[in-house]
Amino acid sequence: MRDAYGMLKPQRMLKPDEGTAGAGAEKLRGGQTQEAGAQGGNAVTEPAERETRSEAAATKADEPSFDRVIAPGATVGVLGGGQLGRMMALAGSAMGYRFVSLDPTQDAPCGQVSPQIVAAYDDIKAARELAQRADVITYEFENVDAGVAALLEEESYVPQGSALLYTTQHRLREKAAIEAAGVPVAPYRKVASLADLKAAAAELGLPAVLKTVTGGYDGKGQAVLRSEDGLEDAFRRLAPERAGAADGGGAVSGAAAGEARSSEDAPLVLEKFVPFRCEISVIAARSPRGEVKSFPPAENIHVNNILHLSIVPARIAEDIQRRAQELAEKLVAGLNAVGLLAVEMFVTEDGELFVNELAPRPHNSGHYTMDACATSQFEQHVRAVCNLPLGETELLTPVVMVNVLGQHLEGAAARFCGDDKEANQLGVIPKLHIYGKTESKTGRKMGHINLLCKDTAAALAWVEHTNLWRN
Ligand code: AIR
Repeated sequence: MRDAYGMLKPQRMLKPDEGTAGAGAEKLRGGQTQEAGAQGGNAVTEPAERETRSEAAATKADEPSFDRVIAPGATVGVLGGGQLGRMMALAGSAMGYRFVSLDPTQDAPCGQVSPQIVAAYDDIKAARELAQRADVITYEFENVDAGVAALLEEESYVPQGSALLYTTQHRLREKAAIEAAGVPVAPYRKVASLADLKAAAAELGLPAVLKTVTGGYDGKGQAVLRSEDGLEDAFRRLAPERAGAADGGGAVSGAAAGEARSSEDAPLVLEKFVPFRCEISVIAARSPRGEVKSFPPAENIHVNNILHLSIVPARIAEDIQRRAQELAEKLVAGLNAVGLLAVEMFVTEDGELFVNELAPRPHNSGHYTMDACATSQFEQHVRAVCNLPLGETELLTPVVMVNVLGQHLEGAAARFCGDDKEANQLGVIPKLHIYGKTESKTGRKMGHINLLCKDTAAALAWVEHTNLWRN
């Protein structure tokens, strides 16, 4: 098997003077690698075998990426080793790629199916090892350390670049970029002080959502404000000390503190609460050669700010679905993104679309594609970063994706160990995906189920009848 793979290797198109890069593209092993479970063939060998890729990297950095193809047999390095990396590695391995990830948690989900470098995300030495061992680098979460991203760009091939990462790591930068691409976002105000917050709430009206500009996900780092009474509390809870201090004791007035800061310094943003009919998301992909494709919109239902269900087709008019895909495609092209871009949107009663947020990576709301589309989002991401032609995104069957959080894991697993009469009766085909996280916690994403169906109402009835998602 290993030899057969070996024969597949010339891999990416090399420039005539790039012989050393070609050698560099061979497997480079060593370091604190955790042996893969599923890909036992990827044995760890001695550090002495490692080659230096600095020469290759220099050539790689100069190479225009639009015609550079990373062919099957090459190694994809993934920053982060959670479920998104795992599913990327599973899809990409089926296409003949090898994977190596970097994640601080021993036995992380991606590390269970491909080799893992166990190290902190900001460990420069480990990042350099990832660069040496991979032919192309991608990431599976966006809070990648800026220094590491810059180093990887210099020493390896990161077709996604770090610019979009930099943009999407910060809500204010992200909103400015979306607006610059000619796409609407819900009205918002930056908030650097309690006085700013009061002024913003008066201008935008309540309810509104106060969010930290960096770091929040799955409802972390945000608060829905419904009345003026709650403003101070929410501000104290979410604002980092620096902002709170600026407002406290009257040493610096709130307004002055707000003025003194550039938008990038404001630690919070207040977003007007858009009264929406539903929330949808579209995952678009773009390759370095400029090809763009998007998946059908998913209608998303959140519980406690965590995605609960994705319903596809979304229960909205077809012309709104088409506009949503056009909007996501316009964004992925306008932002010059490479790889996947998940675009979350609100649909108003009038059918207007406002972008809520972006994620430059595979997205939970795109997991339905794994069983219901001609190409999964993970295969598409690998295709995009490797500059292969993008896969067809056609929906093959209606589907509902339901997330399995820590509190649902045991029940969902037990259900899969027996006959599911309900599913048979309803004509629903449940496909279980479990991520292998060693610690299960309430609210933690442990897996998901794609419910293939003839009609999404039947799949929703299955979710209801199982009684597994009552909490
Ligand atoms: N992730 C990244 N951004 C948002 C999400 N959900 C995925 C990535 C990351 C994992 O969630 O795959 O590695 C982290 O999950 P947890 O449960 O350890 O927080």
